[in-house]
Amino acid sequence: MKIAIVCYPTFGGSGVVATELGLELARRGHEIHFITYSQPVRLALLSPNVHYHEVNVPEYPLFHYQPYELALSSKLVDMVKLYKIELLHVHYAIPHAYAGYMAKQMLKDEGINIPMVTTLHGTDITLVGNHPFYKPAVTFSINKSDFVTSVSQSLKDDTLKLFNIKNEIEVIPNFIELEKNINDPSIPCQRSVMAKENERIITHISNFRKVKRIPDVIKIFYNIQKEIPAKLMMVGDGPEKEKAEYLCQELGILDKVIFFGNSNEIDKILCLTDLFLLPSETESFGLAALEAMACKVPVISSNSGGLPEVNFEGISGYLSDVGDTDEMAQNALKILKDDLVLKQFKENALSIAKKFDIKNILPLYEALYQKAINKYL
Ligand code: GMT
Repeated sequence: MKIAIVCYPTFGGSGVVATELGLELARRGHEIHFITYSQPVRLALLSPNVHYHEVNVPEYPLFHYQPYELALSSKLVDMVKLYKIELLHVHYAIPHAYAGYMAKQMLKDEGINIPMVTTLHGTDITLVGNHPFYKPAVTFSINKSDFVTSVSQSLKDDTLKLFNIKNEIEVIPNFIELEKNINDPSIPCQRSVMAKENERIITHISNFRKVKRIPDVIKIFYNIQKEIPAKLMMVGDGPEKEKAEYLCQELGILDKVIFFGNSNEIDKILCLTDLFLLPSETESFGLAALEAMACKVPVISSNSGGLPEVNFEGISGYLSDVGDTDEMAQNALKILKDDLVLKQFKENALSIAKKFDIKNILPLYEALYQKAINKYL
């Protein structure tokens, strides 16, 4: 199949999922066209089946806001015609589903019927999309998509609760490329670079937005390091990062916390890690938790959104109410204090992650694409 994938190219779950999906589809022989405003961070272009088309939005003094949706829909029309693309798969409803619908209509005017699959990722529904400024447009573009998927049952439930949706929503969970994570001997795993032998290594990875509750990550770690020797690795960048650095200084733990910024070496960081923290306010899925589990890292998380669908209580880690940092720290210590308990949780984390192997999930997308293409035959 010839498929256009529209996504955000930055660090962040939806872009990562879209990129990994496109790359695996390309490996399976499909022709994939990424269409977005810059090259996706995890995109390796060295494949005859992978194309990248950049959307340019030239500046003009009249525009207070650059009309990205307009440029994106024009680019989609041009690329569909040039490469004879058969299907649009847009990730994140805002504004991609809206721009995709406009492209569909323009193409229809020229006698080309192209199906559009929209994948809802989380904040496009729960935080941003639900805002009255966007709600009518988001509702419209979800209802006008040919097929809609959501990355968890929880996100599907939220979408049906918050919007007036007439379309079916199919749950297709996020995935992980397990082979890459557990079988790659080229990933060096030198714990001694980051911590002393007796120290546990705890990691948090995110875009450091408010929804991730970064101060909670620090508070949990603060309580842990009072009881056992430990280091915290903070990976990612965003608006809450500087505040977090000051909080560590205030608590007198700055020497135990390493702020890495954005990294393309997540696998290397996770292979050194003993425990992953994700105390988010809400999380439609929690791809970062799954990535950790695939590297045999147990997870201490909140119990909000789709996290209980990924992190299994008492098996791959523990889940607590949002903000209950004391309980989260106690649960973390239960895992970290005993080598044998930690080993068991590590094994469990991997075996749960295996359910989400890309090999199990990708056929669900392929079947949906075929159904979408058949709709217009
Ligand atoms: O978490 C973010 O703020 C980024 C956001 C994104 O779109 O990149 O993540 C959302 O999509 C991910 C991939 O499907 C999910 O794993 C995240 O849970 C979801 N984030 C939230 O719901 C807050």
